[in-house]
Order: sequence, then C-alpha cells, then structure tokens
Amino acid sequence: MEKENNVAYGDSQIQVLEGLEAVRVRPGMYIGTTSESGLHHLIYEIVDNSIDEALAGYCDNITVTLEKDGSCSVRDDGRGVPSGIHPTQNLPTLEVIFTILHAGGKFGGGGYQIAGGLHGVGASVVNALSKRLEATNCRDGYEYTIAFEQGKIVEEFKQGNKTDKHGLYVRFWPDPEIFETVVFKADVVRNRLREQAFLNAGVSITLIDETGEERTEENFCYEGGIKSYVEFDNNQRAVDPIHPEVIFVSGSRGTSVAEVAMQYNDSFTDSIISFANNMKTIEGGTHETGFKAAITKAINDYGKKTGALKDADKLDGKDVREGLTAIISVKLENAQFESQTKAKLGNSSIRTLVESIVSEKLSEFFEENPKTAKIILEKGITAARAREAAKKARDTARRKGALESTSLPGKLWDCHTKNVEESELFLVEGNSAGGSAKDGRDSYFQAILPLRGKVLNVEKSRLDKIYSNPSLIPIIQALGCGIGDDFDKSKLRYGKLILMADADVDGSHIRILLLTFLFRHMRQLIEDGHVYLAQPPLYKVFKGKQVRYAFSDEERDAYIQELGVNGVEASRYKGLGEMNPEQLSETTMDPEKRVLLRVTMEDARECDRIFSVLMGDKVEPRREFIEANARYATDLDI
Ligand code: 1YM
Repeated sequence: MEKENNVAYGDSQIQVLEGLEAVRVRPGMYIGTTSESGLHHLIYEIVDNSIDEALAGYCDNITVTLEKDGSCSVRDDGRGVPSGIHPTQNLPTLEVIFTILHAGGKFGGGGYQIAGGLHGVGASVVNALSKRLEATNCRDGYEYTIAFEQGKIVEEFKQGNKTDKHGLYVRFWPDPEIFETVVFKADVVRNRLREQAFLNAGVSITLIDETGEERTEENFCYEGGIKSYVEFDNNQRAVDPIHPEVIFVSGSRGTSVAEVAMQYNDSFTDSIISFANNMKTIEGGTHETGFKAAITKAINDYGKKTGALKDADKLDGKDVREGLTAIISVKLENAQFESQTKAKLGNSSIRTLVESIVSEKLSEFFEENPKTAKIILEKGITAARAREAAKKARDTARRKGALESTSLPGKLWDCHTKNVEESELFLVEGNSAGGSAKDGRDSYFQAILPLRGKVLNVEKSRLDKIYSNPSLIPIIQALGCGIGDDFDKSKLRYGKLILMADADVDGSHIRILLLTFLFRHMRQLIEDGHVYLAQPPLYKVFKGKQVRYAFSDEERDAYIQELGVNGVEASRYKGLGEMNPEQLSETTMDPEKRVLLRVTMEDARECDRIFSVLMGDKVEPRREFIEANARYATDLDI
C-alpha cells in the first residue's frame, strides 16, 4: 500500500476516487444542474437520508442549519450509521456512505430512493461536490468523526469521546469550482423542508438560519401530513373551503403506496400538486391522470345514483376540478420520470393504483357523507352550466364577429405596419391619456387602445361573462389571438402588449386586473415575454427651459438639487392624462427614451397564488398588492 497525505490508497479507494471524480466531471448527471437549484439539491440529498431514518421509526428530529460561513449542516437523532467496518467494502461504514456511489443498503437496492431523475443519489455525491464535508456519527456509546475535501479523506475515520447520544451530523461547504453560486437561499430551503414535513407526517424538521443579521429558527411538523398541506395551500391562496373536511384516501399494491388529500373551495381554479417519492412532479404524470379520471368517475356515478344528473348529463374533468385543492403523493420502486425536466411520472401501474383507490374510496366517502357529496356535486354541476353558458356566449360573440381579428374595436388607433415583430399595442387607462398617447405615438408601429373604466375581475367571473364584457372584448379583438381553448398565437397582431396606467393605486389596480385576465386566459403571451408595463414618470422638475422627469422621490430630489429649484416648482403628475403628447412620448413611449418592464412568469404557481390572493374575496391579503405587483416586473428593457 502506498501512503500519501497519511491516507492509504488501496484498490478499493482508487475506485472510490474514480467514482467521485466522475461526479465532479459530470455533476449534471447526478444533480441535474450546477445552478442554484442544483446547489440546493445537496441539502435535500442529506435531509432525505435523515427523513428515511425518521420513516424507519428511529429519528424524531431533524435540524438543518444555514451557517454563517456559507456551509450547511444537517443533524438527526436517529440511530447513527453503523459504527464498524463495512462487511463488503472493508472500510468504515461512515466512510463508505460518503465515498461509494450508491453504496450501502439504502443507496443500492431496497427502499424508494432508487428513483429515476435526481433523487437518492445520496451522500457521496454531496461529498464529491463539496469543498469540504465533515461528519460526526454518534452510535454505540461513542462519537466518530471523518472529514473530506472534494471527496478525498483529509481527516481519517476515528473514534472520539464517549457519548450517550445517537444520530448523524453532516456539515458541508459546497464547492465554488462546481456551482455557479454557493449561496443558499433560506426561502428555497424553507419551502422544501415545509413540503417534506407535510409529505412525511409527524417528522419534525427545524430550519435555523444563521446567515442573516438575526438568527431565525422555524419548526415544521404536521401530524395531519398531506391533509395539513391542503389546508396550508388553501390558506396561501386565500380561498375558502366549501365543505368542512379534507378528504383523505390511501392504499397500496405490492410495494407501491399512494395517498391523496383533497378539498373543494369557492374559487374557479384548481391547485393539484403531485409527488412521486417525495419529489414534486410539476408536469404531473400517471398518478395525476389516474386521480383525475377517478374523481370524474366517482362524482358522475354519485350524481347518476342520486338522480341529480340525468342520463344524458355528464360532468367533464374540468367541471369536477373547479375549485379543487388536492395533494397526491405516491411512493414506488423504479420510478420512471419522463420529459425534459424529469418532472413527469411515467409508471403506468401507478395510474391504475391511484385510479382504483380514489374511485372506490371517494365513492364510499360520498355514501357516508351525503351533505359534502351534495356540495361537491353541485359545484361540478354549476361549473358545467357555466361552461355551457360560456360556449353559447362565445358562439354568439363569434357570430357577431366580435372575436375575429377582422372586426377591430372602434376605439382602436391601429398602427401601419403589419409586421408583428415590430408592432406594439398600448392599452391605455382613460380616454384623455388615450388621446395624448394617440398624438404622441409613432403611428408606424404603435397602436393605441384606450380602456374605459375598470376592467372585469376575471378571478370572480367565468368565461361566459368575459365573452360579453365590454372592457375585455376590445382587447381580445385587437390582439386577435383569441382566449382560452381558442387561443392561437399565430394570430397575434402585436409583438408587444404594453399596459400603460397611472403610477397610483388605481393604476396598479387596473394593471393587476389586466394581468389577471392575461394570466388566466392568454397565459402564453406572458410566458413568451410579450407583455410589458409602461413606466410613466412621477414628477416633472423644471427651471426655465431645463426639464427633468423623475421616476422616484429620490430622483426628484436629485433633480431639484441639480437645477437649483425650490420644491414648489417641481410639479407632480397626477396622472397620464396630465401629460401632453410630446411629454408622454418622451417619457413613456419612445423606445429610445422609455423604460419598459417585461412581465415574466418566473414561477407560474407563485403567480397564480398571488393572483388568487389579490383577486379573491378576502380583503386582508390584498393589502400588500402593490408590493406583489412589483414582483412581476423583473426584466428591464430600456
Ligand atoms: C444527516 C444525514 O444520513 N442519517 C442516517 C443514515 C443512515 C442510518 C441512520 C442507518 C441506516 C440503517 C441502519 C439501514 C444510513 N445508514 C446507511 C448504511 N443523516 C443520515 N441515519 N442504521 C443506520 O438502512 O439499515 C446508509 S444511510 F449503509 F450504513 F446502512
């Protein structure tokens, strides 16, 4: 055996190093990406091992600490890792766990961790991608320690002090040579830990954040598991349940298990979040398909049975999902993940499992809870009627030509170019501002559509109302691309849709109403980056012929200083309508001078949540709506 750095390299260690080196050479293969999301995966991998120990019944508490020095530590009070030499690797088990890819009972076979995608690659990958990793294992009356740098042992496995504690402690410093960023975000970690606490009922997870000015500590522990998750999601979105109980069903077949929690609320949208082996499946998959089929069948069957639905009536999937919050969690061996992002479950056996347990047990639930069953059925029937009404309203609107781009709204001042790439449509609050915008525009590529009054709040209205709404129809007509199921982007008439409203609370309200409409019914326009917010100035500061436009109080004060005027002379705009065409052009419309904020869909679900909070019935959560409004505005286009 050769000795180097006090470390003996035998054949097996050389294999180890080659293994971990492979992880460093192709980190993407093991953690998906080396961006911020990959960085956070390191934490999840370690925490997953503690959660497994908790699920095995040996661990009560897991503590994750974001340390001041940028490292992260995870501590559990489980059994600790076996303290001896690994029987086949002939190395300390503690070393094996951090050095052999997919080693050990948990990392090779058995359990659910051998999922496809990113999950369960384990502690050795975290070690390989860390600048340094330290582990302290408490078991059998002693403390044992080991430390690595970039996967190589730097402090050998050794027995330390006596202790009657048990459990494993791991602290790691992510390697800046590997990751684009090595700064953990407490928000990201918090959401994940909370989610894991919901998915693993009764497991107590504490997050300590030492990185801020003040140390914070939060605990997540939910005896109700995914039932509590449903309640939490409803609260987050500020929707009100329409029946008292969260419905819970679970079942298993062979080694696969599935559980579902669901509850209906008074909103018109659904929030279905699904997981496979505790990984969120954003794109759904077989478990979601099975669930959707099952609730459609169970509700229709119940409606037929009670006579509420005639033979000819049938609720479709969309009807029975209106206002539904549901969490679906399945655990299975050999999970297959599909799609680019590996966020879609592909195993067909899971579809059958979820479908059969949900349809059977939901039917049972309906029998035993006729009051709730009636409420749910009625919600579906109302949704179906609204769908019918919407279809009629759309057909009527179509017949009148109101939705075709061939019939443009009377109030539209169109532009000359037909080139979508270069054209812009300004939606302008108020007629007088519309007039200024019309005169201040470059009519070659800029079109103006003045909006009269408040836009319909689509969060509180179904499609039938939209198809007959005087504030929205002109927008649909001008854009030309249709809405909802009829949406066809190839018919879009303008490359940029620019919302231009006053920089006050009313203006913000109009912006949010328009964004809600676009988000719900022309989402792709936001996704593809076609939607912008104009930024009119708040102040004009002038002295003689010298004029400055200020977009904030600070800027105003700076201009007052610069021009040497006293505050009285700095006039504040009360609205867009107060600007003449030249001023409006100069400050807000001319591509050479204006500032536009592009509306992005950073996180569609978060966006959805905010829209629900802002536009739902509850007043309280709306208070901070201006703050929330600023969230959409992230890209600058100057
Ligand atoms: C902070 C991270 O990894 N805890 C942890 C890991 C293990 C055990 C307990 C454990 C598992 C088993 C038996 C078993 C692991 N052990 C192994 C291996 N926390 C953290 N807590 N005894 C203890 O699965 O049979 C791999 S992980 F391989 F040694 F069994």
